[in-house]
Amino acid sequence: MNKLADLIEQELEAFAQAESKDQGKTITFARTVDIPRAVYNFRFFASSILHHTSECTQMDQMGCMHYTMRVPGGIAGLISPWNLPLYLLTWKIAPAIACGNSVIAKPSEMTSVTAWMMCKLLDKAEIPPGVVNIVFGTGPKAGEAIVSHPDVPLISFTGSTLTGQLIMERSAPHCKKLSLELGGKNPAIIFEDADLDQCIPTTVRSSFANQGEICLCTSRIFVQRGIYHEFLKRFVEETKKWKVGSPSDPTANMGALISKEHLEKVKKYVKKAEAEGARILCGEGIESLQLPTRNQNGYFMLPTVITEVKDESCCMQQEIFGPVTCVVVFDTEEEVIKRANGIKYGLAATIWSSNVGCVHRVAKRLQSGLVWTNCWLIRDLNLPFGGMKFSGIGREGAKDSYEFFTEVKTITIKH
Ligand code: TXE
Repeated sequence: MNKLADLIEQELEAFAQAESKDQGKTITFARTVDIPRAVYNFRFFASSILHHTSECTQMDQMGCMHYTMRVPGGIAGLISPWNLPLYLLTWKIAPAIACGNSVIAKPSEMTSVTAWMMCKLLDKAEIPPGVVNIVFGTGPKAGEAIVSHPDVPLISFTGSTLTGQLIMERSAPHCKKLSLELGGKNPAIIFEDADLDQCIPTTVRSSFANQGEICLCTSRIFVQRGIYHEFLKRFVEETKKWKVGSPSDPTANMGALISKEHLEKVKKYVKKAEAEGARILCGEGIESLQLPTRNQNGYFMLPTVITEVKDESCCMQQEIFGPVTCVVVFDTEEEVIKRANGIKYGLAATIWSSNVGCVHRVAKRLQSGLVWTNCWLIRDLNLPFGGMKFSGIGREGAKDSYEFFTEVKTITIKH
């Protein structure tokens, strides 16, 4: 695994170029986030697997000792989406093989290039033949074949909630073990005592990084009334500084969306919000959300800020998965917790406040698998990653992935 990490790292620039061209993300994001993280995924799990321990208990009266042993779960079916292609595929392959499983991994049909490039390095890294199998194909064909195959007892999936539900249904007849990382509609809660100099650029980044095509992106920003107008003004100013450009432009903050269909879908949400009476503060309406530069292929959109939008609006309820964020006002802690939780998803939330008591209270009550306070996207891979409610089932991380990709046995020995 360390050898494979080294080989990918040696070709980091080629991998980053391919990821950026294939997906539309900026070359800077691919160079600094996607590919380094794919490399790190292998190094991290190669190391963390060495540090797990098992339990042992003794019952003297019965003359017995009991201990647990973990064994590989079997063949793991791994299915990943198009937004962070190699990053998310390796986040599953690395723990699965570290635990001793063979894998059948399927990248998204929209973004298969870097998975193919990695395939070519497997022999060189001396990964034994048959251990890492990568299949290329669409969800309904290749994906479903993995999910419904009786010899694949584990399925780890990251993608849309709808597909996750379908996978649950298809794998039920085989009682498969499932790990599902699904969509998000993540709130940022900004209290009056927040440090706005830190909060505003970070919240712009959390809304629009990778064109808003990250399940952890912020898309509902709740701002306390006393700072609402100042926040909104500065947030829009900061958003307007973001440069949308060719994915190969190293100074661009945002590249192109994944596909024409996805761009149309995202634009439709903005149009719908406008029709419902919301105000579009940035992007100045749908007409200007076109190619920012001429003679450039790709599906570009300006980062869009929506306000005066109701909590029930589809823009506040559904995962748009694009560069669109809503800013709304709130008065009390009690109110904002209720509104932030008033949604089917529960993946990631962000709290901005300098009151540690308030942070603890709110973090405890938010229905969210991850809560960032005064920061965003900082991760310790040792700790659990995943969502509540419609955002998924199970967690990934050092211990969590180890538990998912292995089966535990309790062994009893009578002396
Ligand atoms: O997801 P799909 P898509 C969300 C986001 C986005 C939406 C659609 O809202 O707009 O999903 O993206 C495979 N059996 N996220 O269409 O369809 C598919 O081939 C087995 C959130 O890409 O769920 C791909 O490899 N597999 C997400 C993977 O599932 C099937 C990141 C994801 O595809 C299948 C990306 C089937 N029946 C999108 N159908 C996040 N939370 O990170 C499809 N697939």
